Amino acid sequence: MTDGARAATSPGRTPREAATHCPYCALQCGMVLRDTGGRIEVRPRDFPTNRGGLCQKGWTAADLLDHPERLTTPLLRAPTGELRPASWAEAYHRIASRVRDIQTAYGRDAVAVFGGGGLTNEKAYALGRFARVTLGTRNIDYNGRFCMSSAAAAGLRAFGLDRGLPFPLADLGRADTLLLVGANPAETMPPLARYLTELRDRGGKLIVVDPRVTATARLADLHLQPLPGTDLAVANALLHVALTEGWVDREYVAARTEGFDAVRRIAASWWPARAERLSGVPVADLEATARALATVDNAIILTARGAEQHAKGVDTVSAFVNLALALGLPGRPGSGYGCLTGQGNGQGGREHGQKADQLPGYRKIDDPAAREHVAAVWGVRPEDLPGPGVSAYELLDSLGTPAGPKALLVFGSNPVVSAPRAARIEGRLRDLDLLVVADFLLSETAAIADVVLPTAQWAEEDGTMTNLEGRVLRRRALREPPPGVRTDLRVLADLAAVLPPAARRAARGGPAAEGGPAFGSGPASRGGTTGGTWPVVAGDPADPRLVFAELRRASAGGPADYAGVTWERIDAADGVFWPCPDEGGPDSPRMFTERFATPDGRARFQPVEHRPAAEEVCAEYPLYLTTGRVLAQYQSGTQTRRVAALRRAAPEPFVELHPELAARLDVAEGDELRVTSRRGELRAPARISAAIRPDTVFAPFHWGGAGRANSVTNDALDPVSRMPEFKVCAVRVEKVAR
Ligand SMILES: Nc1nc2c(c(=O)[nH]1)N[C@H]1C(S)=C(S)[C@@H](COP(=O)(O)OP(=O)(O)OC[C@H]3O[C@@H](n4cnc5c(=O)[nH]c(N)nc54)[C@H](O)[C@@H]3O)O[C@H]1N2
Ligand SMILES: Nc1nc2c(c(=O)[nH]1)N[C@H]1C(S)=C(S)[C@@H](COP(=O)(O)OP(=O)(O)OC[C@H]3O[C@@H](n4cnc5c(=O)[nH]c(N)nc54)[C@H](O)[C@@H]3O)O[C@H]1N2
Ligand code: SF4
Ligand SMILES: [Mo]
Repeated sequence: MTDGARAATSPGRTPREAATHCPYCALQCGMVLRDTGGRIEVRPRDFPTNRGGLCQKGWTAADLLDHPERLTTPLLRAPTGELRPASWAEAYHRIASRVRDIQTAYGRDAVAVFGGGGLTNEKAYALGRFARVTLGTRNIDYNGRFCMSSAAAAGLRAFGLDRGLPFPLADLGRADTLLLVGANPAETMPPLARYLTELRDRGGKLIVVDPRVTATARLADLHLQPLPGTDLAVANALLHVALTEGWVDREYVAARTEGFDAVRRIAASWWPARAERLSGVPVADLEATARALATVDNAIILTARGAEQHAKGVDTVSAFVNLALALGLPGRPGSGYGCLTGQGNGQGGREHGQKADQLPGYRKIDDPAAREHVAAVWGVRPEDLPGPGVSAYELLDSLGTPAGPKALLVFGSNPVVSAPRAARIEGRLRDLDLLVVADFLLSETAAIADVVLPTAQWAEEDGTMTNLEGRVLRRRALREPPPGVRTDLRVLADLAAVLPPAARRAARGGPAAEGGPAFGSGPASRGGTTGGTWPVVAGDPADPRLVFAELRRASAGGPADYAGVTWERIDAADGVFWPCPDEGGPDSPRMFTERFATPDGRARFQPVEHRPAAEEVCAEYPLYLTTGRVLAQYQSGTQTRRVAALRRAAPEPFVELHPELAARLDVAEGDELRVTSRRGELRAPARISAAIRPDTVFAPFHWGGAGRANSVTNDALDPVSRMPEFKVCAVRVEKVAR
């Protein structure tokens, strides 16, 4: 049995069938996996989020388990330049010796960690602990910074707490009006569309704000088609209409909020005609939208990446939160504001310590009480824990520079494809002395690594995920990982065993090269709790149940409190909603009904003003580029580009442009286009469609190479969330001469 298999197998479960969840997006659709002896079948499972539905990605998710390109042995960069197969012992030896040398020469922060919102809670937690205790580095962040960090920051400052949906998803179907801002769930969470249909069948109204006529916009009663980057003006104008029509819920504003006056003053200057001039959304549509939200019993406003991935993403979300608060929606059962979290564990992944400024339980790393609590759980002194690091893009952009980290360990992300201004980031990654990537496929980032570690896939491990509703779910293993493959938890435990905690190394006056355990000695369960030995709970440090038990203790008393969540409790119900502080007490499907999570229980309005995109069009770059997703591909595409059925459905990158623009540029369907920005260029075939504004082009970001959208995107960051401006930059579009 491999190391990973031990970690993945849980006793008392029939090995041939597993009730689990899709590995991809935050909807976490329920599915049953069945091993029919050689083939693994996927069947949808009736779960409250997907109600028996799956999208094409879910149906084909098992295709990667026995894929011929699956990594089954570690790879090491040879002196001649190519990656060649190696043993785990050699791989660990290379990592441990380089990490020691780099930290000795440049200090602890010279080794950095980059995580992902697809990792289970246990892995995200273990990764944060590994960075802070084993490596002793402050430099850890993750791809969620590129995902929902703007909504998280806006939620925190308004409500005192960030949970994507503070109410169950089923509320969507029962609302009278649903406003979706920059969200295309018909393609990004297809089974969610059934709630949209339910809403419409019940006579409710769906309103979509998107520069493109998406599959979601086609389901809508009203589609607002703004210029990318102008949502904040739209939101302020909607509030303006509510004010002038007398639709503000004064009682609610007085009883449950703070700071309305400043917001009202700003909204007063946002005449709908002013917003129309900026955004292109007709005054009549703004008025109809405000009316539909304000004059019904139950209204819900949701934002997603279209509104959030901007250099003013936090303020844009705040503007919609302001509107929701003025109408008295948050905390009223059946109504509310929420953000559609994206990655499989986008919610849990942002709670347990892989964020630069955070400790488990959504605690702040610079809060002395939080440090004391978590240090006690980890068996270290609070002063041994590093302080906050820098955000994902800033971290990536500092790699290999004189002051920046010299080594990076990546778990669950492919930044060569997904980071903004990707050519620059790819260069930074290449400048590192040591790049380690744990993945089950050779992603574009793994392909330039010095060490590649083959890890288990979702169907080969147990753990928990927290979906877009804040519902903690169980991922259940169907089978053991293939020979040669180890789980991420096993890898972290092994590395912790060969790299004694930084604090202890420092206490000895140098790196502890001598006297460490043998490399690759497998599960190294080590007793005692001094100096941060792994794990605090006695037993196999790679056992996800034990890691979860530790996570519960570490999160206890924090905003995202999992202390009362047990695997048994999840199994007995359809998941458990955090916060859930007591094993015998209730969980929290619906939040804010009585009070918000601020010190005085009141929500905070934020006075926010519209400002232009970081980059506006000019003579040289006369068009806007926006980027996003297509149904059949997932994220950087490492996984879905290797699934035959998905490749057939969405075979290649493309640039979507309006027929009028195509005529102006003398472009026919399928012509190769070059899209150039101040950062770089992308080449892909033209897809001509009246579904997009004539002043804007769209490209999906699922491909690397010449068609990489992120060669072009802008790395301007939001000042609060540090979210990059993926959704708008200025470009020039040309037909490539044949
Ligand atoms: N098929 C598929 N599904 C996925 C994923 C995937 O890669 N593929 N990824 C998952 C993840 S991690 C995430 S974060 C979610 C993302 O889910 P969504 O947010 O729904 O996806 P996006 O396509 O990034 O953006 C949504 C829409 O924003 C629009 N948009 C662009 N610019 C603007 C703007 O300035 N204002 C407004 N209002 N809209 C704008 C785009 O046209 C697009 O239709 O999807 C999840 N589900
Ligand atoms: N232009 C543009 N760029 C974008 C966006 C956009 O809208 N436009 N969206 C941004 C958003 S919202 C996101 S979330 C990011 C996502 O972009 P990435 O962070 O690159 O996310 P993935 O492609 O999901 O990368 C996950 C990688 O880890 C591997 N992997 C999956 N699960 C695991 C696991 O459990 N363990 C390990 N070790 N590896 C695993 C996969 O094979 C894959 O190679 O992209 C961002 N980039
Ligand atoms: S909607 Fe998301 S979770 Fe559901 S099957 Fe598709 S990718 Fe998987
Ligand atoms: Mo995302």
